[in-house]
Amino acid sequence: MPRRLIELPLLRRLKPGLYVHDEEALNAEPEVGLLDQPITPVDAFFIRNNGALPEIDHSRDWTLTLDGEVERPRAWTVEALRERFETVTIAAVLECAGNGRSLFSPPTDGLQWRLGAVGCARWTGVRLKDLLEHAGARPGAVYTAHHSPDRLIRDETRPALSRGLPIAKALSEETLVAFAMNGEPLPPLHGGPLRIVAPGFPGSAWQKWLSGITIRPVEHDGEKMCGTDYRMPVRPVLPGEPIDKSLFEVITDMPVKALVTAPVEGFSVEVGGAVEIRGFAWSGTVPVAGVSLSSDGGASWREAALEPGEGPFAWRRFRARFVAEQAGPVTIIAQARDEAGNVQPLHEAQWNPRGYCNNQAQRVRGTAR
Ligand SMILES: Nc1nc2c(c(=O)[nH]1)N[C@H]1C(S)=C(S)[C@@H](COP(=O)(O)O)O[C@H]1N2
Ligand SMILES: [Mo]
Repeated sequence: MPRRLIELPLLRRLKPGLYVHDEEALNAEPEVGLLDQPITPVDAFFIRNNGALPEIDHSRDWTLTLDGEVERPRAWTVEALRERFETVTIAAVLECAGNGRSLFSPPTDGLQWRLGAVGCARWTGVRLKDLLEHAGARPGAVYTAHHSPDRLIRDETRPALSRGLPIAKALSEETLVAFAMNGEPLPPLHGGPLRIVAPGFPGSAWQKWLSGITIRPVEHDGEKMCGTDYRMPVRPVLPGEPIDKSLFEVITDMPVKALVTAPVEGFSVEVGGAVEIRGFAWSGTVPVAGVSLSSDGGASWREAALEPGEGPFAWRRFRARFVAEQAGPVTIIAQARDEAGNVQPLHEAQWNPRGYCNNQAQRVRGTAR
């Protein structure tokens, strides 16, 4: 049996509405109706693990080391981080790069996430930038490498994941080493005691159980950084086309997306009755510009009202009302766009061999009776 922090029955108690994809590594996502709040509660937040959960010795202080291309290698306990550096809180969307993978056709390998591998939480911690300044990053610093104790299930000698960030992102104001989520100590399932928060980057860049950072003079080549792992082809490729690894670049930005959280798939409405369509829109680097909604399968469109988010990295609530004018099937479609003119594809997002970054517009089907 792999080592685990938590057993399945306990997971079901902690996160009751989650659909469990993989019991061994513990990967689970909520039904989208559970995501209907601006700040996703921890009990509805998806979990994604590439390996076995690590065993954490709570009798010893957790330490974070920082070394590599720095003038002064450092080590801090969580308490020392809190004492020595400014604490900041940022609301930010965390989305797995594989969210929506099950919508690709032909299907790709990997967990068949539906639409729930995303959430928006308040993350509290210290800025990674402040730690790097304290240690004195050398001019040759190009990339961070993040280390954690979790191991692959089938090969305990290998880390489950060791990813990093381009130095510019590591030095950005919004990039944190976080110790709290929604005002509570960071739960073990979400990487407690410490994790990286890298708003706008895919979830894979948000290293959990962070125990070491090494500053590197080259792009980090740790576990799940190379080949096609968390990488997209720089030009479209066809299913079955031989894979040329040199075409693949690390995903550093998530595409614009909207999620309808109400009504949910299978809803029913009385003819003549009004329904509020609501949900959230978010993006990576480029801000969201707006959300178009259709309640007739795309025949007609209207602009949703978009509320401000809790800061630039949080998702934004959208709303619109529609009245069901005749009996029969109703299909709602939400399509977000960003300020650079990127729009969610109405039918198929660009297929890629590992099924990442699927931002195909969501359809929610119901019936008017
Ligand atoms: N140490 C470690 N960190 C990790 C992972 C992992 O397997 N091990 N998975 C990553 C991936 S792919 C995602 S999407 C997010 C998920 O974060 P969550 O489980 O808190 O939702 O954690 C990231 N950090
Ligand atoms: Mo992920």
